[in-house]
Amino acid sequence: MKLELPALPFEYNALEPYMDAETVEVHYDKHHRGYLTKLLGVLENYPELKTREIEDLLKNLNTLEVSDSDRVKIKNLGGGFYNHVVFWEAMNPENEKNSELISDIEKDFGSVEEFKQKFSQLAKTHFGSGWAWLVKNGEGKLEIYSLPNQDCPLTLGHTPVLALDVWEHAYYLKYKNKRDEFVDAWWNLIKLL
Ligand code: MN3
Repeated sequence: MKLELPALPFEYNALEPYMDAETVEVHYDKHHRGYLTKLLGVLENYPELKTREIEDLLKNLNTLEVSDSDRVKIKNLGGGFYNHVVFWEAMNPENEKNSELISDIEKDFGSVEEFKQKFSQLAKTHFGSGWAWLVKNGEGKLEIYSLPNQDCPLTLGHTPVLALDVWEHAYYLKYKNKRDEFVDAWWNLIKLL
C-alpha cells in the first residue's frame, strides 16, 4: 500500500449503533489521517523511503537506514497509518462470511466462539493504549495477542488478519470508560465470521 490515505470503505454512520458516526469521523479524519501526515513529515529526510510501501517499511523497520529516534517515529506513525487500514477494512459492512478464515479459526482455536472469547479477553485486559490482533504467523498458523501503542505485527514477521483498536479514542465518546461494552459490541461489525 502506497503512503496515501485510502478512502474509508463506508459512510461515517455505517457502523451505528455499535460505533457512532462522530467517533468514526474523528478517528478516521483526525487520528488516522494525522498518523500519515506526520509519517510523511518524518520521511521528508529520507526520499527513498517515501517511495516504498508501508508494509515494506514496517516489515523492515529494524534495518531501515534511519536515526534511532526516527525509527521510533516510523514505528509509531507508520503503524498508526497501517493498523487503521486493517481496522476499517475488517468492519466494512459489505464484507461477507469468510469460510476459509472460519475453518482456520476452528482448526487453531476450536471454534469461532472460543476464538471470540479469547480475543475479547485480550482486548478488554490490554493495559493502556494498544491493539488486539489476530495474525497469521510465519508457519501459517493463526495467533492472537495484544501489542502496545501502534506496534504492528508486520514488524514481527506476522500477517495481520483482524485488529481491534483499544485506544480510548476508539470508543470514549460513546462508551466512556466501558471498554468491555465496546469490545462486545464490536463483534456485530465483523461480518467475516
Ligand atoms: Mn485509533
